[in-house]
Amino acid sequence: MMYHQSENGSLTKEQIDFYNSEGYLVLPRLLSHEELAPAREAMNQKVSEIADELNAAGLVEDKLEDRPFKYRLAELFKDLTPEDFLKYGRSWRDRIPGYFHLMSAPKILDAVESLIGGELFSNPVYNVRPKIPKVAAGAVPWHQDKSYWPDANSNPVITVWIPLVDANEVNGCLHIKPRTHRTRLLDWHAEQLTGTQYTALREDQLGRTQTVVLPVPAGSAILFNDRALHMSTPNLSDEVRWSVDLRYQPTDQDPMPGHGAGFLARSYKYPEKVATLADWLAERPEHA
Ligand SMILES: O=C(O)CCC(=O)C(=O)O
Repeated sequence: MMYHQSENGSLTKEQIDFYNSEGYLVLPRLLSHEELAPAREAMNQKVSEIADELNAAGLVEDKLEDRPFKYRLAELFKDLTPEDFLKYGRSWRDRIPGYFHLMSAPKILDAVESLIGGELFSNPVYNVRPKIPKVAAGAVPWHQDKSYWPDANSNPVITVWIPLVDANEVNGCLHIKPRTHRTRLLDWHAEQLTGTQYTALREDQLGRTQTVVLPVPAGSAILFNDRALHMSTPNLSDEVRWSVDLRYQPTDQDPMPGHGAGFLARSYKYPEKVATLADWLAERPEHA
């Protein structure tokens, strides 16, 4: 299927061609430390809430308020069990303003616009991933994102995966199978080992395509669509591999309300309808 590609987008023809042929694209250091600050703040806020709860429950004595972003959450759970951690979910989807600022970041929208045009809906499925050491459920098995919304009539859904710390092979970066983005939706099963119910593919479904390992510095973006086979390895470091995965699609596709409220992120046709922070906090997909 061909989509209208916008002249306003930020990607070069070579980048667009690479994305279309390989099924993914890496934009190294797309966002600066400062541009990530609102999202980092949102994560810090959540970590502080968790520290308060752990402390109130008598599970930790020290809330580690002065420990750096990269380490604090990992150290809070250092002497606790994976179950203690997973009570908070393997990924988070809170409505904290910093996440809206990130999802609306012009640099992200410009890149996505290059691929699918400038009428952009931010899909309701976005995840903040606090992948901490030791917790096996942090590793994500091979899958296609589409397996999480098999019935949605929404195509393409583009994932924009952004780490907030350098992601590497030790802390569990993303791995992808290039040129799998045109694959049909494969049968999947629910992963049983870690109790996460992640959707997973069997070894024999992965084909012969060589895996590409994608270590990237903080603030980089990795774009791929919801058919591309990808996974991430366990975190063997002592830090938190913080990342977000955001998703975008053209506005004329199924907004997938069963997954939550997405929002109109950019529109040249109806700029007055683009959702504001207040709209997003109130779960209104458009500005009334
Ligand atoms: O962040 C990860 O480790 C995995 C991300 C992923 O599978 C996704 O964004 O669909």
